[in-house]
Amino acid sequence: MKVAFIGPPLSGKSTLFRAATGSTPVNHPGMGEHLAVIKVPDTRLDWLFAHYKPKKKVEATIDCLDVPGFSHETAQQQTEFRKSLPSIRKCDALVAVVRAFDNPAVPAYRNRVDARADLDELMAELIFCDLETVATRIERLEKSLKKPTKTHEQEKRELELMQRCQAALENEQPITSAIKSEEEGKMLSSFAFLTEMPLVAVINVDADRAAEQPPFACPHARATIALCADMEEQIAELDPADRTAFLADLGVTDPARDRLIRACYDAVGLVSFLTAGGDDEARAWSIPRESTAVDAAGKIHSDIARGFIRAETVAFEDLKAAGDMKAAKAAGKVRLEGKSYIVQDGDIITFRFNV
Ligand SMILES: Nc1nc2c(ncn2[C@@H]2O[C@H](COP(=O)(O)OP(=O)(O)OP(=O)(O)O)[C@@H](O)[C@H]2O)c(=O)[nH]1
Ligand SMILES: [Mg+2]
Repeated sequence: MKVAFIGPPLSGKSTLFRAATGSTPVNHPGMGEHLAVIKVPDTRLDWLFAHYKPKKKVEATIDCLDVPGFSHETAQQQTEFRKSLPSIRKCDALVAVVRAFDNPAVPAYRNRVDARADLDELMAELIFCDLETVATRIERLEKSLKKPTKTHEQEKRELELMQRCQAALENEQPITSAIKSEEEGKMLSSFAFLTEMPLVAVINVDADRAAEQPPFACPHARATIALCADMEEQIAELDPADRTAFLADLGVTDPARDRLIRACYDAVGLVSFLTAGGDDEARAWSIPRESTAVDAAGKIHSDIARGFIRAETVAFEDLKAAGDMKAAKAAGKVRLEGKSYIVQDGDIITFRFNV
């Protein structure tokens, strides 16, 4: 999964990016993008690693993209953001970071701190970018439809769909609201519309409000999270041993980074399965929800999918409750699943295959 951190200037995008990935964005002039990876913390994987003691622990990862702030204040800032659009479109989800923190040392976008208005403006910009794409496509299709081509019927259908998309966007609605079927979704997929991408809204609040519910829910987002990016960065820099005590002082059990990761998984529709038991590694893998056992096998290696025989599967909680695999088997908790089995979050799978 790949997510892009977007939002107005100085909203805390890079601070959150550093807190989540442990990497420092180096923004060279004219090259404002930075990529880094979140190793997804997973207590189930930690347990497996401690239990089987393999050589390596391999977490699932999220690729993160940090881009310059989006702004209508100066033409140059607008251009900078627009330059990043092709990279943003390649992502699976958007994390929109807006400012609600008070910090006199940091100039506020449009001279006011208003997270709701910033999100509205950002959404308007995404809609505007999609409208441009739609308008260009409509113009092309209309031109092409004047000529007798073999693809006439298909183009007519696409034009009708694009016009519906245009109407939705002009009504300030996302492209998703115009899509009526899976087939229409497929027709649009190559355009990578911004308002079709799952959105997680992050309201960057002051430290003393970080444990509270978000002040409002962004209507276009799959989830709205309140966190304090500055504090998250401090938490990320702490020794794991000190971290628990620090979090307890704040009245929370997990760093907000974990909430953000979960929200991204849910927004994109991903679940994790785990592999362990060999000497080499304990590993977490992310796959789309509703994936079958053979899809999961293919995630590891195409040979395993091709030679698939059975997926020996146990739910993590069952394995942990039983204590070890032998006891889980004795308790009848280990199932032999076929190709079409729908993999559940937290399944521990050993693939039997023959190549
Ligand atoms: N008080 C406070 N300050 C913050 C918080 N998050 C970020 N800041 C400060 O705000 C300033 C801007 O933060 P960045 O993370 O660089 O913001 P950005 O969104 O990446 O900015 P651009 O890339 O320039 O658009 C820095 O001085 C941060 O220390 C926060 O939660 N609380
Ligand atoms: Mg930045």
